[in-house]
Amino acid sequence: MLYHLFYQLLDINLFKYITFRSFSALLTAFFLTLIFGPYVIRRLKIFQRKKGGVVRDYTGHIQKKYVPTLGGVLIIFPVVFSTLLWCRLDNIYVWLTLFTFISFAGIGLYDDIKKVTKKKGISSKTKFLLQIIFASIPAYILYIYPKFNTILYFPFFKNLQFDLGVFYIGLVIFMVVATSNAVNLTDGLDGLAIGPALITATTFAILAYLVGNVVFAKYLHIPYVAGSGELTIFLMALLGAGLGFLWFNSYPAEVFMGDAGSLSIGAVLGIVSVITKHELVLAIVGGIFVVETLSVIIQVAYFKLTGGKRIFLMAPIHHHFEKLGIPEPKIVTRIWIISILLAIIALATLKIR
Ligand code: 57M
Repeated sequence: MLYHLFYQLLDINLFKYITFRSFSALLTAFFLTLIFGPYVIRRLKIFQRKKGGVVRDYTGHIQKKYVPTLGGVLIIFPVVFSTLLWCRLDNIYVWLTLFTFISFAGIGLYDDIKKVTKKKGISSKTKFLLQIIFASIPAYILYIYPKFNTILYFPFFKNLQFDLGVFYIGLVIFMVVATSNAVNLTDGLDGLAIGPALITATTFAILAYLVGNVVFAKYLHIPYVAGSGELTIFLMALLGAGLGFLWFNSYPAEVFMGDAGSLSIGAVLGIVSVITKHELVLAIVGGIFVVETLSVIIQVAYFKLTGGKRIFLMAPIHHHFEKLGIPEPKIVTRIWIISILLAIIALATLKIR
């Protein structure tokens, strides 16, 4: 909004720059989360205590019974506000990303509130169906948008690419829904999901900036997507709000992001990977989410095949490490370390091709 006011109307050049607006979006979202955090957490705590808390009786998490689970609001509102303030509002990619973010936050919020008030969230079938419906809207719009192509590019290989045509819609839906659920599965220890999510968001902020700049894109032999640079601002707002949230979610957590946070963050990482044409790079930088999801798939498949045997002490894999007796902050910090290394590898794909 400020872009249109200060640059287009008043001709103040500073507001033209993505870098300036990204930095401002980061600070806006960070301070909003930090300032409103204590108040929101207090209100959520009162609300949840009234309803009896969400009972968890496994892997020593019983002490977390009264930690409020609706903390996603501390990410969602600051990100949306900051994005509307600092992004260009005539950019289709900004609106598609916001739509994905808000619709998945809506699914999660509904589920979180139901879990607290009715002790049971929405069924996984309904949740999955809603995710597919909401993901198919940006997928279809991208498919018919004439300035966006349906080519899938491969990292490390300059000339390896496939035009998926109408199947691109399926790829977009898959990226959004799978990432959304993968982040959700990962969200089981203090700071575990938000750390890698922010590292992934920052990596994609860099990628969006490069992909949206014709000179950098040409120099690096990466696809050029005009207008995608604005997503840097959205992702920096997410980084800001996420850091503010981590302030309270760090061990021992005062708040959890709930499905509202995990589903929405995962979904936007998926859609941003699509818009920046770096879908496969998401599997590298978001490797933690991939491994967490695979651990569940392997555990369930092995359990069924062997009639009741387990590979991991418990899945997703962070529970396995917990059961081995590794302290929660150590597991989380080590996973962040791996995540940072994966981000470096993902960024290396820019030069190695
Ligand atoms: C998300 N939710 C956390 C919090 C958070 C198919 C199966 C593998 C599904 C999976 C599952 O339900 N995943 C959904 C996991 C929960 O956190 C809430 O949920 C939100 C995210 N959706 O924001 O509101 C608990 O996680 C802990 N937590 C923290 N710190 C945080 O910052 O400590 C969360 C955030 C919180 C808190 O204790 O209550 C969760 O784990 O429930 N199911 C599982 O993960 C279950 N695994 C399992 O059953 N494994 C089996 C099979 C099916 C693979 C096996 O290994 O044999 C675990 N979850 C539960 N019990 N509830 C383990 C057992």
